[in-house]
Amino acid sequence: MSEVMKMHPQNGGFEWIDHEGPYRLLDEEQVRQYDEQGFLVIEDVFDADTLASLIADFDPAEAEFEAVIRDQFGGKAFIVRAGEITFTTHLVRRFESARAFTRSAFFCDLVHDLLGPDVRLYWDQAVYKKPGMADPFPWHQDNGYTYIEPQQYLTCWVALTDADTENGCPIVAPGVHRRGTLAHRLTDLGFQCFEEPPCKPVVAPVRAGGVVVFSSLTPHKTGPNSTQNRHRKAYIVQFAPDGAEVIRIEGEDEIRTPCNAEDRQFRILTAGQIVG
Ligand SMILES: O=C(O)CCC(=O)C(=O)O
Repeated sequence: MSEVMKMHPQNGGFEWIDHEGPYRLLDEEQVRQYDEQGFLVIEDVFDADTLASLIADFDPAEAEFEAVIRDQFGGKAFIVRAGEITFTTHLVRRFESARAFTRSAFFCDLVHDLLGPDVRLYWDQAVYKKPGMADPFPWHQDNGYTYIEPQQYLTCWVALTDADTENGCPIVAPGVHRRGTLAHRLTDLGFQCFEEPPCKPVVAPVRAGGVVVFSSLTPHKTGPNSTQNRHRKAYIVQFAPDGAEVIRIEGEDEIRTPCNAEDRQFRILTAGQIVG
């Protein structure tokens, strides 16, 4: 195996499991694409009113968070850079709009199709890329940030504003998800699994209200925001099978933490039924 595609040290014997129906939302062709390429773009899912109510809550929260990063952390903390890119996390703790959104019929049906009958919200964050931001967000898998088992969980990158090649839409490396979690190294811009993908990347522009659905194992990046005045706003919601655990190695010990914090990792589906 080439050096650029080293496996994550905790990823032993991973096997991608292809999905089987019956499905509630997706058709056979969409599921086949997800299994083979690791992503789907679904346009026109959420209407303008839904997006507006999320943005009305998220914008002040993001501005407040960015001010803290600027004033108390010299403008940079881990992958957050004031005036460039911000990650405002756990919005479901603060906003009913976000809680209701993550439990919307679209996600309930999608997670049924791609994760099964027992699912929790795993993570949520708004990611804003500011105009004139010159850097890409590097190639990574979401399971390369915090290692979780099962490795195969789900990321939904929801466009709150139109996302295109000018303002930093997602770009994915199709097919690589089937190998499981890759080794990542920390760069100044974020964790990175390779500089160039071992396959032809696919650019995934998406209009406001659309969703780029990908696996936690699908390498993806986003480009710079080279526009003068178009903020690129996304809300990323991730779902994992109930029982998923974060696994950390500390010395000789393997520390397992269940992803079941009730305030932000609540149940979405139980035995296939919508919860809440
Ligand atoms: O939305 C972005 O620009 C990058 C965010 C991302 O890829 C992630 O949070 O995994």
